[in-house]
Amino acid sequence: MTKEISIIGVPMDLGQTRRGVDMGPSAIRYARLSERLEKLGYTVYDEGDIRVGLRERATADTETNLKNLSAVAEGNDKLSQKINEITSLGRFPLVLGGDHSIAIGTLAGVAKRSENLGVIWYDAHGDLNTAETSPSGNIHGMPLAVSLGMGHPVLTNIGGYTPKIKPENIVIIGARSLDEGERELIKEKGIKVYTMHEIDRMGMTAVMEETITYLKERTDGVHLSLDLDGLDPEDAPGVGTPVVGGISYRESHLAMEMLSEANIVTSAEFVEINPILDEHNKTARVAVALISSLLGDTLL
Ligand code: 4U7
Ligand code: MN
Ligand code: MN
Ligand code: MN
Repeated sequence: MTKEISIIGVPMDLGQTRRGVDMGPSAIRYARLSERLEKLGYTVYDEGDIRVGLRERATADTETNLKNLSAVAEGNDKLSQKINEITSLGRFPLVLGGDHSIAIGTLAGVAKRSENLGVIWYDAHGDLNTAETSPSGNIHGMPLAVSLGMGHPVLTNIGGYTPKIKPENIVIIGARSLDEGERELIKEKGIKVYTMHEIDRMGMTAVMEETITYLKERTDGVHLSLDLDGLDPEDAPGVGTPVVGGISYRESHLAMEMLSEANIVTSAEFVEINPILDEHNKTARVAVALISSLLGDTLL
């Protein structure tokens, strides 16, 4: 893996309704992310934050039930361009959220350079809703569907091409809250999912072994999209949509170490950290520990 990392903050909170998730990038930086990565021998470029429109000025799309559609699309368009700059320099893009709608822009950027991008979606949710299936109208519940080419064209066409990824190149890990439409889509598209049930039964070691073998076989790079609500709320309380019965900190840590050993991850994002809902920045510190493990720290 390249020894150059670019950190991009995306203070996006328009993909959902709770305030505070826009402060996620600050909280992660405050937890000493750059210092940790420099200690691991990386050259770290902090690119600062992508400019995101203000909630006060954002308006609902009247034709669909998509909340803040144009402002979410605008932020993601900027993000995808920034990612393009970074990958063209050969650096590893590390994106800090912000709500999970920013995966639309990250994937638009990273998938451009990859014929067969793999995606690990580490999340309590599937994020596979469209305007038609979404119970909330919140775009943070839609980025995986959008990246598959499903959803509002303003979102699917970000980066100027669609789709970004193939269903058979996706592995969802940690799912325990899937809406009806999402379940149908998973079945229809044959998306690989390790729910909490499978993690309990097989153990995280076997889940990651299978995931790594599966993705190594068929992809030319892997994007890790880690929603902190994939973890149990005990370990990661600072998230907007917590779901009980999640992946533990130790299991997550092991998953990151196994990915580091396999050396398959080519970009990553850590999203949905909401410092207002957090306990003394615990969730941001967990994110920094997981990022360190993913990038080769073997001491934790
Ligand atoms: B997250 C939800 F209905 N599925 O679409 C929806 F349960 O990025 C939640 O994973 C989405 O945190 C959660 O609103 C999005 C809901
Ligand atoms: Mn989630
Ligand atoms: Mn998510
Ligand atoms: Mn360890």
